[in-house]
Amino acid sequence: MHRLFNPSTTRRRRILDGPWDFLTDPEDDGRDAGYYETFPDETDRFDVPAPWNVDPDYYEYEGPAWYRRRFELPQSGTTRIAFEGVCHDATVWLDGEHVADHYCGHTPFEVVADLAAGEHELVVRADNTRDERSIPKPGADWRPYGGITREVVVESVPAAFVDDVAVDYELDGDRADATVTVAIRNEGESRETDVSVAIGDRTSTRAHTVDPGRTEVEFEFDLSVDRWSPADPTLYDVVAEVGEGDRRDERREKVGFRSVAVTDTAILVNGEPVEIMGVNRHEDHPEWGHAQPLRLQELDLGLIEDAGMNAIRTAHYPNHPRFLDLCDRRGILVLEEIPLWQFDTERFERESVLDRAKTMLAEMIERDRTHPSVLAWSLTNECENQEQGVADVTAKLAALARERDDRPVTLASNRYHPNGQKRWGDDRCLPHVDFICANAYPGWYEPGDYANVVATIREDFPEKPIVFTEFGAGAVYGEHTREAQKWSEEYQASFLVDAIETFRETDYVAGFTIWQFCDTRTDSRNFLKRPKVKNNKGIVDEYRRPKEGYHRVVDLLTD
Ligand code: ADA
Repeated sequence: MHRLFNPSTTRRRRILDGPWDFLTDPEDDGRDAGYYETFPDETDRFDVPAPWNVDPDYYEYEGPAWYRRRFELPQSGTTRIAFEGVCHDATVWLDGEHVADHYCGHTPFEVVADLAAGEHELVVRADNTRDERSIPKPGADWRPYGGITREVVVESVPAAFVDDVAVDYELDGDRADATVTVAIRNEGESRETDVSVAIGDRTSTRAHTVDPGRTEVEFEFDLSVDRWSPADPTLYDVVAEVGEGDRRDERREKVGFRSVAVTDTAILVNGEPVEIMGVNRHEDHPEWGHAQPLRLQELDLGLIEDAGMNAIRTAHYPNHPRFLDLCDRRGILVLEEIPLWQFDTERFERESVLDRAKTMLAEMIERDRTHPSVLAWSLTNECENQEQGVADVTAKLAALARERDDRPVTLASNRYHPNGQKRWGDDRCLPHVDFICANAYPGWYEPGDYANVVATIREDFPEKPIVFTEFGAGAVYGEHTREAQKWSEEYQASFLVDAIETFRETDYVAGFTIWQFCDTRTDSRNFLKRPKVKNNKGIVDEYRRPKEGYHRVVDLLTD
């Protein structure tokens, strides 16, 4: 199940979960050896979806690896093969033919082909190598998992099928002036056909000529709606259809109607200030890595809600679409980001890096823009924002995000240093965003306190609210010291409580997301050389066992 609801009732669909033939290719010989035509006989079997790095045999493996899976089609016709996530550089062959290249482990891509009935062979080369052009970069502070980490879905569709459904709207009280754009892809002849949209209890149908290629059809609706809000997350079904009889294709989405705006002190949802209270959450677990089962996603959200929190920053990449469905349903606010973690001008200037970044951002927005839970798009994390080259890139990314969607745009900056080496005012990227996401660790990596950090940001950017997107302290699960020393659960607990109290006392701080939800596996190449190669700043450990910090946050936020 890759969504929480059935995304189509007309398509014959098969999810290719389960074992695929698998082998790593450390010398990168597979292309020359023609694995896509003749897959080696002696291979391992590896389950999809899963990163290979959760298996002891491939625990540290970084590089290319090959997957092969055969599937059968009962009848011939147009077939859509959707890859929800392949980390990070994917190349796909279908029946020996090269059909797709995709870069970005966290956004989807698809192959559409006219296939005969019978057996077909899918070969995927997945490569998680980090180098001077990769996103994420080498040394990023999380495990660069490799493999087919999200579902591969094979669907039989009519030649003309619904490729995408987008909903844009303006709200006025309980009225929504909505435009639903149905993108139709036609692999067959030009023809006139019915296209329809149902939203809530309204339906609109009209005849339209769909030419080969892509056609967009817009429908206008004046709707009476219950707004989506964290307290009352009302969702509506959107059903788009094209064609009739056995050529009918249907695609479903969910939409929630809410407005988001930013003032100089607050973030408003439906005109009311919201206090963002949440965590940063990596898609991580010792057994599953990025490929989290529904039960774990639910468990995490339950722990977050039980602590009185209402928000998640998907540090540092687009999360699984089903996780966003859960956030929509539960009324959790989401800050979603692409993995531009600590980039500088030099890195952005390398061949294809900026194009990759733009594609990731565009794909994230296209995939997730109907989720009401997504509050803002975050462009970058802790880049060298004092550099003009980074500011130029940020301006381009911000423009792209604004052109595609009307949500606020933000980025996480760490231009703070207590000894004055860095100043928020040196940040040339923050002028491009609607609100400031601030990452700072005074009292952990450096001396200082949060009251001072908050004040210095405000001094330099008096007209933008601040969300404290990263603050925290490492605590090894089970480490208790009477004097609350560093790395103990007690140190982390008081650190978090003090910081949160400071943020909540400050009227231009719109909220916070604790670094981080759970302990996560990091990268042995990260320059900080973390204990046990884990980032231990979780308020629960990697198996979701609460630390003292979790309990103290519960006390603080639920009293
Ligand atoms: C940074 C970074 C996080 C994590 C954190 C930490 O702010 O954005 O990914 O590395 O620091 O734990 O130091």
